[in-house]
Order: sequence, then C-alpha cells, then structure tokens
Amino acid sequence: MSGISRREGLMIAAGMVLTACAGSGPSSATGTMTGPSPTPAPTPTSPTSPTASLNSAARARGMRFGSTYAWSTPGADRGSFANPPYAALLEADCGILVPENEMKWQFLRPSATAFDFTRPDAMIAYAESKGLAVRGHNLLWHQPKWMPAWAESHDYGPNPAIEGDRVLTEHIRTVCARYGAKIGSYDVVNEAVNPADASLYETALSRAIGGATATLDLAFHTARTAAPHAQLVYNDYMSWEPGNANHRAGVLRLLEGFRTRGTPVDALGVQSHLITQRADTAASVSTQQADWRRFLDQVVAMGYKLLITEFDVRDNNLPADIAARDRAVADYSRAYLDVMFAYPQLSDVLVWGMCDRYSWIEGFEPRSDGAKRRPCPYDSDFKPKPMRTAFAEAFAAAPART
Ligand code: 9MR
Repeated sequence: MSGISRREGLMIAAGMVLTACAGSGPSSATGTMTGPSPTPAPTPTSPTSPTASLNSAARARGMRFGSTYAWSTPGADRGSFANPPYAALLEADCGILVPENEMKWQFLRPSATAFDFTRPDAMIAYAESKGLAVRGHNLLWHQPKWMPAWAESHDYGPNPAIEGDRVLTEHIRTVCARYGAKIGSYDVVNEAVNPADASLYETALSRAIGGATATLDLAFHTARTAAPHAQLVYNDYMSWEPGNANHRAGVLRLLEGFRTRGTPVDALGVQSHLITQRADTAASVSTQQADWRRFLDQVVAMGYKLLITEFDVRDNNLPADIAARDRAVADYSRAYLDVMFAYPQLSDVLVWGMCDRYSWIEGFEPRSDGAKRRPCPYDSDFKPKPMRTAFAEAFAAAPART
C-alpha cells in the first residue's frame, strides 16, 4: 500500500466502510443501523485483502476487532468519531469501540455530587448509529494518581466505610443505569496491581472502604447487580516482555483471590501495550512466547475469559527507517497475536488507536532519536501499515471459536 496518496487511502477506507456496514457488523451490536441505504452488496474479498474489514476477518473466526476513539468538536484533528478520516477508519475496520478517556472518573465525575455525561453520550450515540458495540472503560482506575483530586481529598466523615461505599457504588450504579444494554462489557477495575512489588495500590477511597481487596470486590459485586447482562473485566498492563514477572504474579494472585471469595469477574483484559526489545534479544521472542503462555494458561485455568483491550507497540530499539521499523513492529505484533489468538477464551481484540497520528505514546514517551512513533495499524496519513496486515493474517490463521 506504500505510495498511495492520502485521498486514495481515504477512498480505500470509504470502500471498506461499505463492506463493513453491508455484512460484517457485530451480531451483538446493540444499536440500530442508520445512515444511507440501501447499501450495495459487498464485493467478496479475502480476509487478508487490504479492502477487507479487520472486523470481518475477526468475525470469520468468531472474534471481533475494534479500537479506542475520542470525543471532539466536529472536524477537530483528534482520534474522534467527529473527525471524518478517523471515523472512516473506525467504520471500515471495527465492530466494537471503547472511549479512550471520556468514561473515566476524571472526565465524567467532576465532583462527589455531579456527573457529566455529555461526551460519552455523544460517543455512544455515534457507535449505536453505526451498529457498533461499545466497551466501558473504566468504572474504577484504582490508583491515587488516576482518581480525581476531589476523591483523594474527599471528607469521608466519621463513618468512612459507609461514605466510601456510597461514593463508589453510586458511581457504578449511575454509569451502568445510564447506558444499560448499550454497553456489553466493562473494565470494572483498571490497573490495581503495583508492578514494583505486586501489591495492590491503596487510594483515599479504598482506605475509607477498608482496603483495596474490599474495594475491588465491592466494585465487581455492584457492577454485577447494576449491569447483570455485561461482561465484567479486570484490566491491566502486565505484558509478555521480560521484567513483568512481579506484575504478572500480582495479577495472578488478585485473580485467584477473586475466585476464592466468589467475586464476580468474568475476564482478564490484557491491555497489550507491547514494547519491541533490543535486536540482540530478538531471538528471545520464542522465550517470551513460552513465558507468556505459562501466564495465560494459569489465567484460563481459573475460568477467566481473555480480551486484548489496548493493543499498540512502542517501537523501541529499532532503526528510524520507516520500512524496517514497520516490518519489525508487524512481525513482533504477529508473534504476540498468534499466541493470544490460540486461546479460544479470547474473542474481543481492540487496539488503543487506529492511527499513529493520535496515539498517546508520542506524548508519553517519544523516541530518543526524535523519529515519530509508529504504534498503530495505520500511519499519520491514515494509510494502512504492515501491522494492519499482521492483524488480518493473524485472524485468518486463528482457530475458529464458536
Ligand atoms: O490514552 C490515554 C491517555 O490519553 C490519557 O491521558 C491517559 C490518562 O487518562 O490514559 C491513557 O489510556 C490508558 C488507559 O486508560 C489505561 N491503560 C493505559 C492507557 C495508556 O496510558
């Protein structure tokens, strides 16, 4: 696909919109399809053709493909549904979307007593209008630095356990009641394990409630009652690269505890923010695969489903040359996806952004050589990259799940 103009890329994307809308939408989508009709019959394509939707390639194996997206004013240069070239990518390739930030406490709960649903309402209405499913991210990001300032300094009063319980359960009930069946899967708790020592974080809220374990259990029990239809997910970024042993151990311990206590958790969200390794350790990818399988085997043995919730790749230790970098990132992605897709417990696969232009990684950790990061399936001009082909081929090679 190299060498095509941005306009050509968008025309391909527009063609994919037709394919995606005509026959490959998610069967579990909650919204009604609107928009122009009748839609022409799609031209048959092979799952790895650049014009075949990634979601249709996923659907052919009983899986779904999706992405994060953002809110913005119309036409703003953001990874938003209101930005036409970005929306074209979403509509071409996705069957499921997840708001990147707009459902976090910091964004929708400006104070202990106020909620502001303006942005997620608009985002979910968009997804519904396109027949796309939605995940909710998240109902509790259990770290002091990601809780809103008001929650960390809140006066939990003379009966902190009661007030903490009220603050948390009101939040979860309010969000779940607002969206009902429109959201079929929630990251109920995000990133509760401290990778430094595998312990659970504590926040002002969890200290008020009586500790992290009680707080996480309360979150899941409340979500189960408030959204009985929904898949309830514990979501974290323990990854397959070396250096994650503590984090994985802490997550396994947490998942075991949920089972022991009967906490209603359905799945582990494997964020999948991958980081390419130094060239001299490239041969160790097969070691990483083996270590990673050992971790996943323990997770599924406890009865958990798996999701890839936030896939992207930090292209560290790679040459600035774009073709070489994209190739290495695609190969690394494929090696990872092949391990993940072999698990029949995995069906939803979401990337943390469709194109490099809006990825959080550039701002979080720019490359030391100043070359722009290339973490996503499409580049900053909305053109498909080898990573997109890696996804298509990995779906085509995946065992079908029913
Ligand atoms: O991509 C998100 C970025 O725009 C926000 O500034 C940041 C803090 O809210 O969160 C980023 O998304 C994170 C996600 O919510 C949880 N897993 C790690 C993601 C990347 O940091």
